[in-house]
Amino acid sequence: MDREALRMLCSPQFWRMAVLWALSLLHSYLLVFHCGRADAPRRRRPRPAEGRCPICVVTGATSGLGRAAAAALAREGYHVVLAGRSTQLLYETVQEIQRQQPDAHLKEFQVDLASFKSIKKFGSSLKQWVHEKNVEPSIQLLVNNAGILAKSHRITEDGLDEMIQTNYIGPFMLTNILLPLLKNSSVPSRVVNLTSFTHRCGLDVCEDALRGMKFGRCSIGESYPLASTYEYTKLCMLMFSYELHRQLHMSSGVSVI
Ligand SMILES: NC(=O)c1ccc[n+]([C@@H]2O[C@H](COP(=O)([O-])OP(=O)(O)OC[C@H]3O[C@@H](n4cnc5c(N)ncnc54)[C@H](OP(=O)(O)O)[C@@H]3O)[C@@H](O)[C@H]2O)c1
Ligand SMILES: *[C@@H]1O[C@H](CO)[C@@H](O)[C@H](O)[C@H]1NC(C)=O
Ligand SMILES: CC(=O)N[C@H]1CO[C@H](CO)[C@@H](O)[C@@H]1O
Repeated sequence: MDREALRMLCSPQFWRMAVLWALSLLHSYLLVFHCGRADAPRRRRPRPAEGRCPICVVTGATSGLGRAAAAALAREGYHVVLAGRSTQLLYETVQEIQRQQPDAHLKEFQVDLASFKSIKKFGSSLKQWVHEKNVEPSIQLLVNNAGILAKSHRITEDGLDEMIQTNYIGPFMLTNILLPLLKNSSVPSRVVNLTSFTHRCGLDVCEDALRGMKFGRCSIGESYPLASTYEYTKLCMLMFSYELHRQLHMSSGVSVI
């Protein structure tokens, strides 16, 4: 085993993931089991309106859950916008989905969620594309899926911690940019934010952390608190989802999940 792996194994962050994350996953399963048995109201499954091809946007659509969601939504009849940071991976993903579903409606856009400039550019290109299509200019579904578990501390061109910006601040900004299009949908639209059961471990809420400062100051040599930072971004995403839902649901019918 190399030295780095050994150091990782001895770090408190590793044990935090091994023990706390396992416990919070168990907690989640218990909740699901419990709620599944109670008379929890079933959520209406969003379906594209008849005869239309509504637009949905999936970030991080080039692998994992995002890629699977993009393929499934294309099958449901959505015009799927795949957003990813690698042009090559986007191309390959589109080819692969198209091979399995020749009649799928797909469109790819390159975006780096760890860059404000890139998000703004994506927002404008997407708006332009939506308006050029001969349909109602709106988005019915936004899936904020892209997320990372960074192994080391890296500062983005915007001066923020890469993981905090990718997992929370970037999606926050993108959602706000796309809100006018989400509100413009004639059927109730929806934002789906991918958080994580690990948010249960991130309870240390303070203003510095919310501004992305708390974890941004680790000096060279000090190990990066990857587990706590990840938990924190997911807790922020969850709080953002609750608040946005509270603000939008009654007034504009947009729900946030
Ligand atoms: N897997 C789990 O067990 C689990 C559990 C709880 C929560 N989640 C959450 O679920 C989401 C998806 O997880 P996953 O396991 O499917 O992840 P994954 O396979 O690693 O996929 C993440 C996707 O996000 C993209 N991405 C990363 N950084 C980006 C950036 N700066 N700009 C644009 N796109 C970026 C990646 O692009 P590249 O292909 O270019 O890297 C990739 O397509 C994440 O938010 C994760 O935190 C996952
Ligand atoms: C909303 O839709 C109408 C037409 O249905 C269009 O004229 C308007 O520009 C759209 N608004 C946005 C923000 O795209
Ligand atoms: C699983 C789930 O849907 N959880 C929450 C998602 O967000 C809405 C609104 O913020 C909550 O009402 C749900 O409980």
